[in-house]
Amino acid sequence: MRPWLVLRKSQLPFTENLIQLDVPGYKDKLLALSDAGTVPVLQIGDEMLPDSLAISDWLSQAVPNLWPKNPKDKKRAKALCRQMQDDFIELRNHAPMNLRRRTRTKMPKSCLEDAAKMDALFADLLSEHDGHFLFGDWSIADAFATPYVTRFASYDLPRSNKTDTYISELMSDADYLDWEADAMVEVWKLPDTDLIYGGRS
Ligand SMILES: N[C@@H](CCC(=O)N[C@@H](CS)C(=O)NCC(=O)O)C(=O)O
Repeated sequence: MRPWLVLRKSQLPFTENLIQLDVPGYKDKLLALSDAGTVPVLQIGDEMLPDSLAISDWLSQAVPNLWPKNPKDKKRAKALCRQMQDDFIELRNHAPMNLRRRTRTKMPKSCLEDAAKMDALFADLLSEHDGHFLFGDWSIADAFATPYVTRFASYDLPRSNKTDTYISELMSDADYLDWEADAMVEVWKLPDTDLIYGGRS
């Protein structure tokens, strides 16, 4: 989702090749694309570029304004993206991303602590900048925040008013809505996390 959103914002033409994970033979398909053996991978001519942040950064060199213009903010945005990729493990583990899910399950303390940390981070950045996004105008940092934002919505995680408005902003973005529409009609089921709208498990 992250580099896909950045690709959409770049307005560069691209085509998608979806590889289903966790089915027999999937790893061989991934390893045939890149040594990383993971998705996403961006094919640029003959070159295969894995990793969401590397792909996003490559796009930022092809198209202006995908990172914040202010150099200090650009550095902070990059560090934040890395943190969002590597950190918040309890939130990621206990609140797996599933756009079809809406629940009010009681979440473990460690997960709520991660969510509170993320909420504070978002709220501070949103207070600091004019505009609707973490660094004012939309940037790669907002693409990286989107998978977390959907978790706040899916698991009804507590958040400040600032973060709540930000969630509404990202989840009403036209590109995000295209991705979400695809998720809604996806035929694969995720029995552990597929509780569609309104559940209170
Ligand atoms: N840091 C990498 C993580 C890539 C990653 O772990 N991708 C997962 C899917 S979200 C994957 O390819 N899993 C397949 C596997 O590990 O076998 C990125 O963001 O691109």
